[in-house]
Amino acid sequence: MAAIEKLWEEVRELSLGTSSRVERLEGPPSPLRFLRDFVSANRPCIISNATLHWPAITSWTDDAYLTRALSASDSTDASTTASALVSVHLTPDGRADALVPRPDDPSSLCFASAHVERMPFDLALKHISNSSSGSISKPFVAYAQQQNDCFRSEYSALSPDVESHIPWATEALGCFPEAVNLWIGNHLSETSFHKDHYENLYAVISGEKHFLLLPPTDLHRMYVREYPAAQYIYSQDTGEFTLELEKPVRNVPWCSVNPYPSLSNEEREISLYPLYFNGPKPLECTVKAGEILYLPSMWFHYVRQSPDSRGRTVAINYWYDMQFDIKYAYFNFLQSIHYPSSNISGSSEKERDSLQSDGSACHPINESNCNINGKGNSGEESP
Ligand SMILES: O=C(O)CCC(=O)C(=O)O
Repeated sequence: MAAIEKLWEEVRELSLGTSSRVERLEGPPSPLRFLRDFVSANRPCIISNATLHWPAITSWTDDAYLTRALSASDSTDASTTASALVSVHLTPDGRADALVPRPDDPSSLCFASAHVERMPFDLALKHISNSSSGSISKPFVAYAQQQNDCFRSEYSALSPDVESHIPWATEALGCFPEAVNLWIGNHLSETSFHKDHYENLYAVISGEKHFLLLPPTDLHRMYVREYPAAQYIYSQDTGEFTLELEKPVRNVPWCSVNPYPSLSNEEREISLYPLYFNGPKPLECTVKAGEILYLPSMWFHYVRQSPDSRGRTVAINYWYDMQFDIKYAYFNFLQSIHYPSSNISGSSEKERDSLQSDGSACHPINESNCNINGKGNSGEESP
């Protein structure tokens, strides 16, 4: 498979450069430059000083302001009003939409989704901050991250604090965002490697987000395989999680690589996924408050976060429709090529067998987009 390895090399030489850093711009680019140098080249960049003028950068550091804005009634007296309900993802360890041991056979893995609970916004904030302080009384990690355009629905009261779209990106891409999502997490929340069929403008409001990025051409290094879907169920009574496999069985194609295995697992993971661990390093970047990461469509990404002084990281992202053009067709072609399993050194027969299906590894909310050629949440038919 020297040809595929050559492809990884050429993409880096011709388009990305050999630096493991993402290019940083000192301010918003013109729409033309953004389109020419980044979108058309499918190349990420970080834009500093991009959102410092947004009221959110200062006002969202004030819990009383946030709670008042998201109160369920028009009253200005936060003490007498109920908070609006928001969706919060609960997991035992901060890893939602991640691969964990199967409940019925811990020697193999399943794809676990979080327990989603609707709760008053003020309680959500407390849970997110408390689970970040390592409190033993909170047996869960809370991450507000409903990816269904939640900012324009659950959090619409906060819309005056940010721009409804990113003007230079909107002009370059020729459309308004398809979805706008809010993410409020803590230092334990992480998002496993996956890709999305969107152009992503990811703006950090407070705290820091740490991304690992790999271009779509590195597909085989992600070992995308099918895993049975499972769901965490959290019991308020016992304070414990159970993990239930979906019935009937539904398989989800997902990236097998965990870039930060525990010490005890490291050797095994490296031998199972050598193309990732021994290949070119992913681009690594930290996005700070006031900055926007342009995360190009179909790039694989893994995300961790460092919280602000209140124990939280807040971000908002704008998903714009991608063009289903020749790049998408090339990616599908690449996906149809199997990397011979004999190159997967160190894996057992059973593991090698389970490493043979290719898939797409889109975020579940994007699933309708994974095998298609159409629009995100709009439900339009494929052309
Ligand atoms: O912030 C995160 O945890 C994940 C972000 C992400 O995956 C996305 O914007 O597509």
